[in-house]
Amino acid sequence: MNTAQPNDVHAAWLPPEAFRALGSRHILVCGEGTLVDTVRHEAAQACARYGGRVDLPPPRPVDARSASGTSYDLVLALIPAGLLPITAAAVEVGYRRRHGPGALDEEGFLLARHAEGTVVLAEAPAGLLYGLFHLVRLGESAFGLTRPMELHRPAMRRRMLDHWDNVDVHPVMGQVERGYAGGSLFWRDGARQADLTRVGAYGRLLAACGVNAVAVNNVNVHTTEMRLLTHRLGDVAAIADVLRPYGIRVHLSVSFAAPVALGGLPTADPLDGGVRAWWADTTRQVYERVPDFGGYVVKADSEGQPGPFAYGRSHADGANVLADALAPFGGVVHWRAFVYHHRQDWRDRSTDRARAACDHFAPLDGQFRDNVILQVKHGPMDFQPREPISPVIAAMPGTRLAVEFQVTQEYTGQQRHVCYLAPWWSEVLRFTPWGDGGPTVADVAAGGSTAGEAAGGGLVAVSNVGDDPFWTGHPLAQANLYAFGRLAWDPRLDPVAVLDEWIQLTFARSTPGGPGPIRRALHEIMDDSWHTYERYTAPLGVGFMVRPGHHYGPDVDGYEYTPWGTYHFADRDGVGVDRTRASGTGFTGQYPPPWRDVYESVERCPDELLLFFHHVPYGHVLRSGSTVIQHIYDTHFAGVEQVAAMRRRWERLAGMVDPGVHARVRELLDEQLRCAQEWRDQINAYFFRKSGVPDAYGRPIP
Ligand code: GCW
Repeated sequence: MNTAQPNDVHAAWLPPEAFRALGSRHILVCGEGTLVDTVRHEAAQACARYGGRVDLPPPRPVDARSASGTSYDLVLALIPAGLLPITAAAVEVGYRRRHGPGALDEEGFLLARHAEGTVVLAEAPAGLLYGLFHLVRLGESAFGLTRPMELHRPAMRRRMLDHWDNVDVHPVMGQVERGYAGGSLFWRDGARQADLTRVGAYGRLLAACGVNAVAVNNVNVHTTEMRLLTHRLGDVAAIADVLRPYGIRVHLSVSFAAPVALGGLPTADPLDGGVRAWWADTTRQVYERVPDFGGYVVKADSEGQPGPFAYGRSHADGANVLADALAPFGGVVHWRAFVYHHRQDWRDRSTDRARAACDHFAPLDGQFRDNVILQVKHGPMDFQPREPISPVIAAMPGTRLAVEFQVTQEYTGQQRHVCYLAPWWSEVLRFTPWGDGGPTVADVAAGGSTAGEAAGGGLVAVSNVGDDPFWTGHPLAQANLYAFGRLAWDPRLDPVAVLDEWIQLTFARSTPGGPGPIRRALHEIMDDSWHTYERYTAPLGVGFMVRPGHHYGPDVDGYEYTPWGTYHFADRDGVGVDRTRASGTGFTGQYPPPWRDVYESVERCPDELLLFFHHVPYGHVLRSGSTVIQHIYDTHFAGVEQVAAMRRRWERLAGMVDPGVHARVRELLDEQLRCAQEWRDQINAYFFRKSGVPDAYGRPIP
């Protein structure tokens, strides 16, 4: 295994300096297995650089001191272990006294610090790996004063990244659909990348933030990509081999039409015996090649992908046939709920895309197999910078649900704009769909918060990584990937604290002037950058004012007369979508109380979602006290000012961060400023022309 970065690749949040504290210690690693070997290897690499030492487990019981008479600074051990130094053994005894066996589960770890040293214990190898990376995050403080025993376990068992990577370069979407970071890590021009070193480095970064599953191809499954399931399984196995040492399981996006397209069957009807047998047999062959294969991801009956509707079958019928094939091997199907009519007539005011997922799936609650995970985009539309939560999240108590985020910044600046998304995700995860005091969205995804409830499906996100030297195109977009993993591990984490961790790991330890200035600057630039982005783009939750197709930059009416179901209905009097039960599409009725009533009421609806739920006159007074039209002007002027300030702030870091990183971010901030001005001017001009209402402060509107 090679933990070295390829030379031309940025080390992201695992630069060598991040291992300094660990690498100068005397370390004992006890246990066996692939992931324990990874831990040992990581520790050895760090020690080779910083002068520490890693010992193999002793052949006989040891006391607190090693044979050489030196005590261990750090013991990392899989328990039960018979041969622990006395301090570590005491921690193990303490743990047993307080917790039953299995309390740490498959991925948890225990951290304790005594006068003699630091101890990390785990009951399964993955726990030891996560414990190691936790120590990296802690740095010197892992070896400071005594720490009480801490138990760390992930809130979500499944913490997954979906890659929308194509094997062939797609004529419209390219190598990576909605990818803004170069080519694919896995595929290039129809072939698997010959050198998988970067995939290994990626797996290591993912393990260090807590991700444990990766789907390696686009949910839009084209002809070549379909064949990964059968003819090109060797490619999938090669990727799985490289990710396995970091505890990451590989998943595949598959086409529902595969039995016809690959198997030569006359039908893909999920209730057909031949089709069931084909899926069972094909899946068995996958597990022969990749024994720890994670399972399938399916986008069916959506945006042109085939699905069970063609056979008059339900999505439960469709998902269950794949689930049955995977069940004997412990695999799961991630079945996406992103199903809507993408060829609707814009004149038809009765069809509401926001309603579609709930209308399709809620009636199927309870019909899915246990190993089906319904994967729901967090909002009812499509990863806009602001949406309410998807009502599906509250509508299917008898189904395992995964919540899907978009780390790739399709609608949030395409990795040319700084837009730290964790505050947004955190808001979603903490949202209580049944009102104050009830379970959160994170609880639903984690599952099991109420007896009898289905196990959760975890968190999934579309990755923002490609073969770009900085991984994510915009170097600061790495923070989004890092934060996704951390929030999937613990959704209660404060997103600003997570950003601080990322800054600390990525930059601060290597900064000559000490970490203070760079930390302050990056917080000033990034903490509120999502709100800044929101300010200069589509107002008050209305969404979709992007340029159709590539989705970058403003085009207020770009989608207004299209079949995509994404409209804002601005006219001379007002703007917004009436989704009320009283006079609109009735979407508000898909929420349980209290939200069905909060969103229904124009007075109670939160400002930031007002135009998602209501069509209001430009003079409507918001809860903030401003009118809608004045709010539009104010936020658009302010948003651009904030980007200009971000840019000035970054300038002052010249000489303090790596010159390559500095130059790339500077160039992108220039583009962000240009684009934000374009947004401001188009949106302001559009609404001024529609409404005829001038800006109260007389600022220039073209
Ligand atoms: O946001 C839309 C994107 C599509 C994507 C789709 C989906 C992979 O514009 O490119 O297709 O969502 O989530 O399936």
